[in-house]
Amino acid sequence: MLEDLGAAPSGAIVVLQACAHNPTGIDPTLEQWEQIRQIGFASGNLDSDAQSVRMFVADGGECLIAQSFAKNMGLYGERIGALTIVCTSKDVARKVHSQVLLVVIFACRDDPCPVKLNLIAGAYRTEEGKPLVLEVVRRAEQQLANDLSCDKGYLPIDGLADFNKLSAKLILGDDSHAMEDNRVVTIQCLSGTGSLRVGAEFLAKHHEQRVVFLPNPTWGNHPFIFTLAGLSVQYFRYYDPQTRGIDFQGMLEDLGAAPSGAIVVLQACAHNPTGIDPTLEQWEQIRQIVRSKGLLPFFDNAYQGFASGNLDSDAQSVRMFVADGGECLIAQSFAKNMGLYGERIGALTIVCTSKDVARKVHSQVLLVVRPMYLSPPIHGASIVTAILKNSDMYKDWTIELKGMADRIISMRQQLYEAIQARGTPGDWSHIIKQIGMFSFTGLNEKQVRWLAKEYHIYMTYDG
Ligand code: IK2
Repeated sequence: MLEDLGAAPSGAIVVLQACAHNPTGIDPTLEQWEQIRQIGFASGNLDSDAQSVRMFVADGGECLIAQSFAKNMGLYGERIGALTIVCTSKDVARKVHSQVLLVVIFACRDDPCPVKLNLIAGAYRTEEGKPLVLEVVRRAEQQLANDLSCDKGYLPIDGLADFNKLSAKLILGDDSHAMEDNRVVTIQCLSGTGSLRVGAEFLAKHHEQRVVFLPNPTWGNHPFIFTLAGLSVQYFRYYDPQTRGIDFQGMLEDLGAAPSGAIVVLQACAHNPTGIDPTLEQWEQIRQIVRSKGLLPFFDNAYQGFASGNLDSDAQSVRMFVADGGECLIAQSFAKNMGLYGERIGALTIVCTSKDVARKVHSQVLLVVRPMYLSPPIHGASIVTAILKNSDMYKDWTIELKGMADRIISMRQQLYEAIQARGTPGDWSHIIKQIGMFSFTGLNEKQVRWLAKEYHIYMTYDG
């Protein structure tokens, strides 16, 4: 060990298991740790087991620590841990942290004004500006808490089997032929973002075309997710600033010019950030061009039920593509439609052309997940499963979901009427024509900055 570490190039990262080494069960002694440090659970006592790490931190140098609460709190299935980065100065620490956060989020957080308004995050809020926990979710959680057979063990790599089946049914429909034919692979992932990332990593490894087309504009995280997975990102026209509607002709032209096999990200409904969805007739034309060009559709389904208030209506775009027997991927999230933002619960569904392909795809997706996070968290999956499984709870969920969707539609109407009542110049009808929780207001960066400065209203710089 000393020889190999001594021969490693300067700056190389060295992974050291802090204690209770897996798989050998052999840890260095404290004297050996001291020798390791100089080059470049076991005891039942938290402080003793932390000594190796503390020895390195005490010398003032940099290090990274990946911490898990799976074993020492028995929270295997909760997937809870932390990454700590010890830096050489406060200034470096601030830079490491801030790189992952948007400047505008900081500005809003640091604004002391009591009536500031945060319109940055795509998260539903009550009339009081508070997050909403659905009644049906509270009931499901009570049920789980009272069920002493529920444990915190690890889930399989692909998650809770019932959750996967019910999630696939929710998006594909009760009568899905693809599911009957066993050519659908669904794996539980970390909400919509995690599902997109696992899908992107899988495609980067196994799809012949490494180019992905995103709508312009799209959710700000999409380009990062796909680029970091190793795909090259291009855009197709989607929004027409003149009409504040869809640039449908531009979209068809760009998709028509995409190379065969290219991946196309399509938001299933309630497009973020524009709030503009294609009509069903337009979806049909999109389907035809996608299939005729041999493109691979990857649906981002983060808002099922949030657009129209009806789960089936909001799934029509996806079901249209699945019905033609072709391949597609679907990243599904329960953050918005069940209000489970912080539970990080979602699913990646891959619809294949045959049962045989599906079997192979399944085994390869597991190989993507295992080195990323081993297995997904249990709690959110158990909540969703309890609701989807029980017909009374399912019905109550759809009522609460419709309540949220209807309130968003009425808020749009109220905003539009308030703008009109003040005689504001311009046409603001796009506010009520758009759908879902996002509005592309048409305000530019200068106007957005002015709103924040004068009225403490914070929104993304693209309006
Ligand atoms: N896909 C789209 C289109 C989304 O809008 C989101 C969530 N966006 O809301 C958070 C934000 O304002 O950035 C997602 C996917 C991912 O959602 P999640 O990972 O929470 O399921």
